[in-house]
Amino acid sequence: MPKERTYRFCFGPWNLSEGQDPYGPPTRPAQTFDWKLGKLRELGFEAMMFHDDDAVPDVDSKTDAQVAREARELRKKLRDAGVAAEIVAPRLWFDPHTIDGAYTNNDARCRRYAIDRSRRCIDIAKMLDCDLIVLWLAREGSYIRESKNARKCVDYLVEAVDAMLEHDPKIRIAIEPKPNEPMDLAYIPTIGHALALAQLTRDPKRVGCLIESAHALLAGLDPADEIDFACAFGKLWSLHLNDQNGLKFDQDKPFGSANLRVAFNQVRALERNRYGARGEYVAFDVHPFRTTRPEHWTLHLENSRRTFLRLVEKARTYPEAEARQLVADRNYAALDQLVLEHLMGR
Ligand code: XUL
Ligand code: MN
Repeated sequence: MPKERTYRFCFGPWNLSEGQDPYGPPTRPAQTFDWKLGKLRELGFEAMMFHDDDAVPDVDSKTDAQVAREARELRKKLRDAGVAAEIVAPRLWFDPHTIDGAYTNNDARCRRYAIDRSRRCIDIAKMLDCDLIVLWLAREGSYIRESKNARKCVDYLVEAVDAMLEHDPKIRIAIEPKPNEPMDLAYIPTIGHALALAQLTRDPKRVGCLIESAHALLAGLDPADEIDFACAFGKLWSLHLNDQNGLKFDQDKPFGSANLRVAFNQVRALERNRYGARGEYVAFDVHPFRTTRPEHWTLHLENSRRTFLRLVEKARTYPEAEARQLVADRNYAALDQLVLEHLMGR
């Protein structure tokens, strides 16, 4: 593997969040999109990810002509800044139509809303020169198992993805699985589920996935294994690196913050699969701690990238031959310690 291979980085406007949680109000004053774009450039990131309404605020209240005008204005702003739009994701969890799910809502009118909004999201993506739609299936699941027919819901999900694939022949869709939150149990909790769903669609080669470290951890999985699995299918098209301290709410901690070794193994998996070589970006779906003062607002992003790059170095200087010998001897105790010593900077 050529050592000089570099990565390109990305975050979304929501990653410069204001500190609100279910128990309290914001702790930092709101900032404009332009301020966030300025910070992204200052920090040397190459792309920004968007929800449809990050790109066109209040998208549902606007006409197609208004949406087109605002999307084109944004495209110009991004071009002037030299920043690409990596993905656009329909925000299908805020509107009253999506209270009981979007694509898997029991009510046909609500499912229609979700599909129409997804088509509009594709239109916005195209106007931003972006061909990748991310589906975080936030409310596709249930709180009460008997409230929905999980078998039917698979058909609904396939119908929705098919409608998107049909809407534009070039668009690709990356499913971002998460096992819970806001739902008790989600229908597409893992990469295996996402890739199996892809096979049922009208054009499986245009349906892939996005792995988020914290989501894999919440599913009780190792994100590095999820990365290898997705890459074995050529389906890892985007990535949300972050960290998570055990099975609780989705914490979106800085990359490596909770478990440096798990982070290291994700980087090793990315290295061995040459992630990024086909134009994929490394995104950090991380949030500032609620306690963060405005003057330290971007540190979680800077630190995540710094940790990532340090771990790339660690992956490239990993004592492969020594490790191979220990594997051959089945001396996993020594292998375990070799990894720890390497990470500690022996
Ligand atoms: C939710 C999450 C989202 C998606 C984009 O847990 O990670 O921010 O990444 O909709
Ligand atoms: Mn995410």
